[in-house]
Amino acid sequence: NAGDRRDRAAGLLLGAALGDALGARFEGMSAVRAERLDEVETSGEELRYTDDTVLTLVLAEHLVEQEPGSGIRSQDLALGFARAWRAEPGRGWGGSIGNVFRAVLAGSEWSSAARSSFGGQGSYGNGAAMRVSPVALVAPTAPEAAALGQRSGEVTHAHPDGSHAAAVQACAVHLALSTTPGTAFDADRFLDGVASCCPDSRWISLLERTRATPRSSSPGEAAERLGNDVTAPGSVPLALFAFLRHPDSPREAVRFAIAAGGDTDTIGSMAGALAGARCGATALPPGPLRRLEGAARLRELGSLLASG
Ligand code: 8NA
Ligand code: MG
Ligand code: MG
Ligand code: MG
Repeated sequence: NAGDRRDRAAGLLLGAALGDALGARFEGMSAVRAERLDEVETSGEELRYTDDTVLTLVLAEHLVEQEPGSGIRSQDLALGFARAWRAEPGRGWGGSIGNVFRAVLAGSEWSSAARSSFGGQGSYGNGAAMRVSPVALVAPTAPEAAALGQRSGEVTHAHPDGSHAAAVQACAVHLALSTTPGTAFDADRFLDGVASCCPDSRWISLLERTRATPRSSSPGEAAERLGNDVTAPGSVPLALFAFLRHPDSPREAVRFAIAAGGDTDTIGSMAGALAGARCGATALPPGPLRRLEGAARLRELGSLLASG
């Protein structure tokens, strides 16, 4: 029903922001102990989000402004991202993405700006995947979510590993939205669904590696097998795994992702989007949610996107 769909949409966006804000305290650490996570969850401080959520908000606002079914206006979206980067320099941006934004602000077309980094190959950072979750709310089907995710990713990430990661995460979030919380979660079916939307050999093998990682793995073991860094291929699989590990608990999925260390805000955010989409905002931990920066706007955007 409509209320349930709104709750899932809010869960998707709030889960993404919560994972980002909780993980941000630990970015770059090799592993994070449970007691440290407890401290952050229970402290009275505001939970401030980072670049991941800044760009997720830009994409969500862009989709709200769209005529239904009209896709993405790439140059406008690139400009929206670049203006947000310029307006909020203290949000923990990736090492090179500023070059792309600077070129867009100087008048370059998005496609040449995106190709301008890394000697013309473009970025395979996880920045396209970390912000992509809202596209799952407007795409009618999982393959369409993948296609829209791909297009939104290419706006800044010209390297195929970076843009395909956005397709994978968008399609995964769409599939998570269409599962029924409280019923058994079929991880194989989920991974088959993602693979069928994203038939790229690199990502097929990363999805198979995710499937083959023992479900009982600790966060450290999962990071060892799947990676936990700022590249797309080195982070999206771990986020998917954290969700497969705890499909019915956004809190545990995010904690698993963060405990694995490395790019904790971004991996926590992607895992939070997946588990939040399946379980809804009502399943998010209430204490941290009350302290989350921007929560009211995220919830509102969820409602707007859910009602199309
Ligand atoms: P990006 O395009 O700068 O990529 C991130 C990083 O990935 C780069 O700094 C490189 O180290 C590496 N990389 C990407 N493409 C290539 C390539 N073609 N060749 C060699 N190395 C490459 O930015 P982004 O927006 O994709 O990154 C998102 C990440 O940045 C998120 O974790 C986000 O939270 C933020 N962040 C990054 C760092 C960091 O140490 N780089 C720290 C805090 C936050
Ligand atoms: Mg960040
Ligand atoms: Mg569980
Ligand atoms: Mg990060």
